[in-house]
Amino acid sequence: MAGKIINLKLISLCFLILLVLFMNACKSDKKKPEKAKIETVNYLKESEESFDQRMKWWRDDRFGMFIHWGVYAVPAGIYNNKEVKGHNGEWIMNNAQIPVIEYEKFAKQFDPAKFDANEWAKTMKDAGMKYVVITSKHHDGFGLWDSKVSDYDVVDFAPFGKDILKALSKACKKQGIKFGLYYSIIDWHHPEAQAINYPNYNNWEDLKANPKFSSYLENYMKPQLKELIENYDPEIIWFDGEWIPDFTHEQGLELYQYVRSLKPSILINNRVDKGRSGMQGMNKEDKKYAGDFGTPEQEILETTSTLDWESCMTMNDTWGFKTNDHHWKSTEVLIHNLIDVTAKGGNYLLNVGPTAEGLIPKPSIDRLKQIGKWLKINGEAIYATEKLQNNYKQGDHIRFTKEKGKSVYFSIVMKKPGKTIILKNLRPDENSTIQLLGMEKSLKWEFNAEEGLKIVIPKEILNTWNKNTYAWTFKINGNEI
Ligand code: FHN
Repeated sequence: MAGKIINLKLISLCFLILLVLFMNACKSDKKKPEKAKIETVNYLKESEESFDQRMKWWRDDRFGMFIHWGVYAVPAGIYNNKEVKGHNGEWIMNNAQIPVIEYEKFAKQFDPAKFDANEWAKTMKDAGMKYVVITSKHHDGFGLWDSKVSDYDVVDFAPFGKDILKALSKACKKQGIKFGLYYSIIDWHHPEAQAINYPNYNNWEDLKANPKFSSYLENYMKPQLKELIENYDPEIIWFDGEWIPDFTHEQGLELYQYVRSLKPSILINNRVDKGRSGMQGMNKEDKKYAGDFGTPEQEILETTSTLDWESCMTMNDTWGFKTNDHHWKSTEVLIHNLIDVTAKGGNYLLNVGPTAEGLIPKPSIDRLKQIGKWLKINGEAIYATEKLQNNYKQGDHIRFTKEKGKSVYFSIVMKKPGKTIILKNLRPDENSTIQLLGMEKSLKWEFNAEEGLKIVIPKEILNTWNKNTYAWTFKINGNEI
């Protein structure tokens, strides 16, 4: 009997111990912190401070090179021995209604033996260009890098067999040039994108949409963007081709999030979404549409904007190389555009269209050399400047900029002045000097409220103005009135 009682006691003791252990386990469960939710950052709700920090280098750099280069440089505007209509050489596949299989024959000829990435990077540097945006893939779908997502690229499909983006990103980094990539949402080669629209690949007029476009977006475009960002470390993704009916605003918002999640510091233009209003380039409605900066194309905003913007422009009439496009803008027009864009607070992305041999056309090189010479003397009126509060210009031939955060003003005169210049909106500090950039001697000046600021230009300086002067910059310490 006694033995039985002892057994019972033992059993109940064990039961009690188990109960206590179970209670503790439950309690400790309660204390166990919830699995930390993986916070997905909403990059569309970025604070102004974080945005300004991210945009800072781009706003300071002001001036970049656009490069439109690819298979289209092989036909170079001519198909079946006929000049193809339409300005843009890079649109030849659409404009000449070339079947995919036929166009691929041009890709099989793409072998730019004279391509020298270091030479290109030095050309940018000497031109005073601080960043570059090159077409990784234009609308024709051909990639200038060794893609693992597709074989339709310069390494696997073309005889050249070398990774162009790899060489250029390396050369640019060596020269301190920020590296950016253009990527076309349109793809006339891909069967789930716009290849099915042949012969009119760009059929946005008919508002037809390819039902498989989402598959192209998820299974082709995004993996290509991922490998581009991971392998070439671009500072900018410059989207294009967003106007097609296949691509939606929701996809644009999501695409912005996706690219920022791959590299949070990256800058993305407004063609990532559907907000752009045509060639004027700014978003129809700010905040609703994604994109860090507006993209006026072949034009400059009428006036200043509170938003960031970059005017992209060709030097002749075509983005991609065309044998017979000799309609080159003068160096004077190009420099005056840079001055006008800067005074209005924008960036200037100036295009070159290299040949199928891998050479930047000589007329482009000549202009870039002249621009670089002008910037060597006048660059402090362009880089790291900001627009004035009230006036960005006086008449047609004078523009103003100011050093960021300083009361140092630049009056840039784009036409040979007379013996004196009158400026209406600046008052120099007492006893301050006024200098013409590139000239040692400071200039005589006087100020009165009625007439404004009068600067005297000695004859021996006036006589130095020649056809390669383009514009003079007067540096003034003072205040805007
Ligand atoms: O269709 C393209 C064109 O080929 C070129 O790339 C320009 C450059 O911004 N963007 C599109 C036209 O708006």
